[in-house]
Amino acid sequence: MHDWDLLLTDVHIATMAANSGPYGIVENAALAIAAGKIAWLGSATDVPAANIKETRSLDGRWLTPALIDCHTHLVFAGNRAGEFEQRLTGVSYEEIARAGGGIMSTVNATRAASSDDLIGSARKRIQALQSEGVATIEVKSGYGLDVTNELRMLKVIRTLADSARLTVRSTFLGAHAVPPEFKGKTDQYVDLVINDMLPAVSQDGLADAVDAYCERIAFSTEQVARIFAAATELGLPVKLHADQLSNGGGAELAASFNALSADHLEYTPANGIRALAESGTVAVLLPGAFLTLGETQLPAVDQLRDSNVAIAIATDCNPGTSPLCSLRTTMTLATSLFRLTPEECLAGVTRNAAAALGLSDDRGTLEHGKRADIAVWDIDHPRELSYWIGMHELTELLVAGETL
Ligand code: DI6
Ligand code: FE
Repeated sequence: MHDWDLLLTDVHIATMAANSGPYGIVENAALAIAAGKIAWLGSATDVPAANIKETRSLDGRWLTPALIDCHTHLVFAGNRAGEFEQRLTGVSYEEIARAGGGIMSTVNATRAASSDDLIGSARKRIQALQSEGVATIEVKSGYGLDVTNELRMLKVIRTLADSARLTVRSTFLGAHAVPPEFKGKTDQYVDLVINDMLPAVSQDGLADAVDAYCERIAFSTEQVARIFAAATELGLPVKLHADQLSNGGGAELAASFNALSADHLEYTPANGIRALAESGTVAVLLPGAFLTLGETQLPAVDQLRDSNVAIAIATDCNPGTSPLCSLRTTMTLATSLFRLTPEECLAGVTRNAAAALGLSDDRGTLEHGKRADIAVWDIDHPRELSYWIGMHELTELLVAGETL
């Protein structure tokens, strides 16, 4: 006889399991939870005999995997609404960055802020994501850019992980921008990342992955390759900001290191997409940055699809290029800007987002044995999750089987 903590009845389920038809839909279903995991799910008529502590009827609501935001920079101080106004008058993101604004203005504010302030402002953003069904969030460092402040950012991210019931994954992004102290000496900054930052990050277990910004205003493929080789040596998986503003060979580079994900990809050419397909690297598309920067170069979604590259989408929540704290809105943007289907959008914030974080084994789909991270929605069909803008259809969020 099964022992279950909770049985949810009178539900429809979008399991989002791979190769199980559109959305993996099971209508008129039930789902059982034991010890924080999914113990059984299927048609309501097939529920086996079990000892059940609690049964709850959910009135025909829909269950999906809890959402996963797999690319954010949500720890930072200040904001860049002033630059936003400047850009609206025609000044470009690259021009602002070259003039010492952009990422550097957030670095200055972040260095000056206390850890408590960083934690406080990040919590509000996490709360906004959680309120719409997100239970796993990746957060990058990259606004410290010196040993002390990069480590401090990662500790802030770990504190957020300890204090939230959500899962917060930490990514070390020391190679986000070249700080002014190293102007004209980018290789020396890369040495600092490799020789001073990475070993400390690894020793203290402060990061789950290593990222870099491969771009003509940031780091070259050669410099990123050096950092990735060092990260790989330390056993840390890598991911990359690739080909966002120009084709810099980022996707191929990421693939050559078997990166978990390559992110942005607006300018990635066909050979880069082939490389992603061969390495099984997830393509993370970030429509918030595309929208905010007024980009016109679209990522090659048809080629990604045709090559069976897994596509995830994420907020890229950051004060410069994507002041976006809504993963649901991100889904809608991905349909209208990138022509993803609503089903691809939901897969992009569940199954494929889990893969982009190396977490496919325990989350991202509703299947037997996976964590009971479940979003409950008052909708008629899961396509609505990419359709409504600004509605609050989430009625409950379960994390490891417990209602948040
Ligand atoms: N992610 C990033 O790291 C940079 N662009 C992006 O999409 C910019 C972050 C920033 O401007 O603060
Ligand atoms: Fe980013």
